[in-house]
Amino acid sequence: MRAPLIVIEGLDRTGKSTQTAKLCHRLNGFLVKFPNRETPIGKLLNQYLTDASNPMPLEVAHLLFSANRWEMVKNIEDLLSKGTPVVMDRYVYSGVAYSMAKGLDIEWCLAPDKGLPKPDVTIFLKANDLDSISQREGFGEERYEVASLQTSVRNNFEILRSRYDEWKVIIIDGKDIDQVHEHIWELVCPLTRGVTTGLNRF
Ligand code: T5A
Ligand code: NA
Repeated sequence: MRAPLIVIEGLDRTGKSTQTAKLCHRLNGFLVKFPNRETPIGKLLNQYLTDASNPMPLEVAHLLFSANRWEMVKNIEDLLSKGTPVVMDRYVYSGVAYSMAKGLDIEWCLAPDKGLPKPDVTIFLKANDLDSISQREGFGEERYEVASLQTSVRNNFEILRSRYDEWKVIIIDGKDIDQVHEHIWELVCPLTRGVTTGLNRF
């Protein structure tokens, strides 16, 4: 028996950090946020995201986002085997969806993440009304928070959703924080008794 690996994905400002924090608290789990801006690689990514004039090639940024996930693998596997649920705020799918939106090929994007632990469930927070999301506090402060890019990222998430069967979608339009949380809880609850199968890999 091991603990579950749970991922929450979505476009910018859809409430991932709010919801992963709430879920983690209720599960008594461990929260992992990607990018993890505290590590040496995470510091480079933070510079890249907050300074739109940073000339880092797209391919390099993509590989750094992936390396930033690999930095955490040992930690995550140890927690799961000891029975602590791990909740992730973004993961492989964000890595692929954003880099594809910048023009990189899907298979190229997936390659460096090959072998990473696969989530038991991926919950996608989907907003049909992107305009209302772009009015949320903080939107537009970082380099990827541009409406045209968000539309492309949303299409890429749909492509990924059709390829991976652990995906569940929650439509968030018109729902407050607690309503979204209760939906998430319904999906996660069956996993709280523990998982009998080993971890799958990308
Ligand atoms: N990226 C990331 C890549 O390109 N490749 C990768 O491999 C990875 C991992 C930074 C960027 O990096 C890119 C994607 C991103 O562009 P980030 O650090 O996750 O990624 O970005 P953040 O700015 O931290 O977070 P987001 O913009 O994605 O926001 P969240 O976490 O979705 O939203 P949250 O919870 O902070 O909420 C935003 C606001 O909305 C309110 C909240 O109170 C808050 O003010 N809110 C609600 N309001 C009304 N109703 C609700 N239901 C609400 N839920 C939250
Ligand atoms: Na966030």
